[in-house]
Amino acid sequence: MIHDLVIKGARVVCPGVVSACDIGILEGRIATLGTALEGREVIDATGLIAMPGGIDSHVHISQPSGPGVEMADDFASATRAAACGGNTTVMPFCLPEEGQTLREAVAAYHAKAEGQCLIDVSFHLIVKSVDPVTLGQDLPALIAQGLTSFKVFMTYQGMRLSDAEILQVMDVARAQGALTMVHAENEDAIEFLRDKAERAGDIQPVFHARTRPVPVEREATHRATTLAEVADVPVMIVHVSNGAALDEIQRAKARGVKVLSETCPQYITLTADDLDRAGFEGAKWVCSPPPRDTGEQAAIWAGLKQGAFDVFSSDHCPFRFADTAGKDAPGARASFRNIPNGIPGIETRLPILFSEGVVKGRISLTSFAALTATNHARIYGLTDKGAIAVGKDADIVLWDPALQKTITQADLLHGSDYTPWEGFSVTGWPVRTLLRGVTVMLDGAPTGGTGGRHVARACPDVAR
Ligand code: DUC
Ligand code: ZN
Ligand code: ZN
Repeated sequence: MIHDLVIKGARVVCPGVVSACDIGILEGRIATLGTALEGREVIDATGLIAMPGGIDSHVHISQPSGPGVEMADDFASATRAAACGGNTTVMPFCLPEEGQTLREAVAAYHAKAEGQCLIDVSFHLIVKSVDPVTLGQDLPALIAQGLTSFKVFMTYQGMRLSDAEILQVMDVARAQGALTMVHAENEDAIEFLRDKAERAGDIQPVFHARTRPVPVEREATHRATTLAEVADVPVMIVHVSNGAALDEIQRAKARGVKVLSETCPQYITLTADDLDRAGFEGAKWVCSPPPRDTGEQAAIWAGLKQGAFDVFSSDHCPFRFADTAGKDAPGARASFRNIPNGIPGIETRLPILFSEGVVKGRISLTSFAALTATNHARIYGLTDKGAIAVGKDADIVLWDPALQKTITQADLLHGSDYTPWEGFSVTGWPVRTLLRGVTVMLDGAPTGGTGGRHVARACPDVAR
């Protein structure tokens, strides 16, 4: 067979095994894994590692963020940055604006993404209301269209659901075969601490971290897994930041609850001290849950090494720093409460885990591929994606495992005006990204294409 394209000479990271084979690509799919393959075009990847294209199953792009506040990335800039960081699919959330139905929100996101994306996109939903239209009509219809996962929040005024409401949403997930993702932090406990801090004049960015301590996440994680147990559904606990929350997840699993879990680069590399800088600088690191301390970083690493986490995502939620439509929003300097919540990370997620995990000998190449691509595809129903295997989309990233870089804003393509990892040194970086066999990034430069598509998903395997 003559392939359209053959990649030769790379170490190829297949599910569970690293192989020295050629990858033959035909019509955008992986057609053959073997030796001496023939192709109309050949990429010599000697010295490089071929990984499944990264899937970032937790990103926020062009998400409504309150009056006057704007996210730093649209679909064009976010997918460009993602491709440069070794990704081929991103999964943003559709959040309804005030007065919008969930279906209207999804239509609006499709309109924002249409014709803009360099890589593939697949939407999750955010359920912030349990009215009859949302639960009885929109959710079932959208799940049937392949938007088979949705997030609920236990925190944030206007977004949080009560336990009773979460159970109602989980019941729809159960009936329709969808996966519920939970942001687990106890809003009442946070509000208690936040009020107290403000009354004491503790208004600087670091008090964002101090008013969302580990117990508020631990308790909510226990409650979320218990609600899933009661509703008899699987649940994904997103952005787990500490060992106590992970312990709750492990305890629930031991009871037989189907709990999946996610962690992110900020919880293995940053700490609450990053928020504790002179003036307003710490706002650059304000995200929820907040980064913790080096002891909690070690607990998250232990979980990653033991396979306790299913996925490693960025939780990319970008705002500009020097911008009153970003971190410097009206009231943000008067109280941490008003600082837009989130950090950019779509471009740096994979190099950070590769360097800190694979290069430092904490995780294997095959675990890296599972945590950054294969498990995301399996869990969320991206059946054509996530692995270098015959029949899958040829979403492949070539990594130079020896390339040394110091992360710096000047080199990044995301829309933020800063990176929380400024000055962080890494070894290993993606040098070529192929989406369905087409190069979309070469040597750090995106090609400028807009061939990314929206991908409908199957029911998550755990929810069948
Ligand atoms: N939760 C997220 O998942 N992303 C940004 C902010 C938040 O609270
Ligand atoms: Zn969240
Ligand atoms: Zn998020």
